[in-house]
Amino acid sequence: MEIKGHQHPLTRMIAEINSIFAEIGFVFAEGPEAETEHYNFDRLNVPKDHPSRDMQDTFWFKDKNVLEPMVLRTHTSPVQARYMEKHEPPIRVIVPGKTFRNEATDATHEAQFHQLEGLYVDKGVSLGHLKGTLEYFFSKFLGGDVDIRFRPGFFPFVEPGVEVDMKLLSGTSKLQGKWIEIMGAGMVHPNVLRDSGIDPKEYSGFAFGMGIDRLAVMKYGINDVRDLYTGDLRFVNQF
Ligand code: 2U9
Repeated sequence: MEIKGHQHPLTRMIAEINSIFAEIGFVFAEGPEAETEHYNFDRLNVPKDHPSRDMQDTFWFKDKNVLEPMVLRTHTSPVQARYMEKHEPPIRVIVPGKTFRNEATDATHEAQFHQLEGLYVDKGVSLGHLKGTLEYFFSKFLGGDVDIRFRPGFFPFVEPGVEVDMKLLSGTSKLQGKWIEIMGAGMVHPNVLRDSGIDPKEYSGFAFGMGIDRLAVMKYGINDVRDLYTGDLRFVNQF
């Protein structure tokens, strides 16, 4: 039988990401897109007066069945916070999912986008494990050797935090040979581990987060991230 139609490029990328990480022991997790302020911000060590909590940056709403203020999740990080409550280390989890930011849209920004986050918690986890994991992932995902470097960065949920750059060492992509800023990452903040019931004296963890839309731009050379969400078949059928 002739098979008509195919998966959307984002769906296909997420399936591929899951299978690459599955090979090194990561499991897929998901959680609610409508979250409480508690799981989206408090449990991630985001200060009460942090600008990301502003109305201008976050979609807030009231749910008559929930006492707390609710948000459309601004990152997939609350999924990992929930996961840590229910699972003992070692924890290796990969969380692709839809996220929301209350901002104007243009070719590189959407109010709704997809993130890929990862978390590894165990005894003796270090930034070296993060570097090796990311090198493995990108070389599989992009199909060539890659180099990864860290620069200092700041995110409330990690300490230390790093900005991650990647360089493709082989292949014909126009990105090849150039350092590209690709994501944020770091060692999970002790407050975040403790608040999820994991003793930071016994365990450490790395976490990373990136926009999946950015990955699509890199892998397929998509120029306008808004094309991923229009459902326009002239776009979708190119994949
Ligand atoms: C837990 C603990 C720590 C996830 C992280 C980043 C750094 C990061 C951004 C990249 C581009 C989001 O899509 S983006 O705007 N993310 O830079 N994310 S560390 O840290 C976590 C997550 C969960 C429990």
